[in-house]
Amino acid sequence: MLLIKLGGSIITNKKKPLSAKRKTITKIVKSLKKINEDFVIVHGGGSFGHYWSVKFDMHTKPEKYNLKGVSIVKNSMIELNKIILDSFIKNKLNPYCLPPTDFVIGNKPINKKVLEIKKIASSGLIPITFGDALWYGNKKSYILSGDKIMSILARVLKPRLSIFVLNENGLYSDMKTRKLIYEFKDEKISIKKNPIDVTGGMTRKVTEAVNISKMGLKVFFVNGNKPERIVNAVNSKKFEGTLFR
Ligand code: IP8
Repeated sequence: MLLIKLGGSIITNKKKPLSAKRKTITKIVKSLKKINEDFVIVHGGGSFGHYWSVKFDMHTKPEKYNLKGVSIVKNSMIELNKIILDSFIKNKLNPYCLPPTDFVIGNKPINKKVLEIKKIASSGLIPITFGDALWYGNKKSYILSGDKIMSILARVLKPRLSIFVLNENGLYSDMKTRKLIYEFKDEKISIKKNPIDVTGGMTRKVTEAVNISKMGLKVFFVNGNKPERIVNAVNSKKFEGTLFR
């Protein structure tokens, strides 16, 4: 089984609020059709969820956030999710919408529910979940990142490969030279923060990728603008991106 995260930067235009990159989404979905293995999709918030989270000052820490903010962030994620689901259906794939409230209570995964996702995937349906604004309890809520969901699912589902689809070739050792790190070994790196990312952007991604690789699982960062690279990595043909072992 594969776990695939479609990052917010690849599925939305982060410079323009509430704009999905529909052509890129279609290209990625078309290439996913070439994968002959069960997979689960997680997607990020990009210029939908993050745009509103910043506006309402909402973060990953459980707090009593503005209730209108909770509703609006959630609603924007449903809107983005619908665009993704529609693209899967249009391309004759069978997505199964799975909001994180289906397998997370508070900030704890429900093991039985997570295990069920494997069964859904093996039936031929494609479970699709996403980062979201979640009820935490005690009038508090929080932003659950799709990257964090990757770790939650990986721990239980033990995918053969976890793939983070990015708007970049992978992880660079240096932003000036954009020299790609082909194989990442828990190195010390400094990452510039992006103020529109309330869940921590690339720093969060690397943290979760290291976390998953420490479970003994393979993680791969790949450029979604070259979706054939996803298919090549899955078929172990060629890894053009950053591999975390
Ligand atoms: O883009 C965050 O998910 P991420 C989703 O995977 C929201 O960090 C609601 C901002």
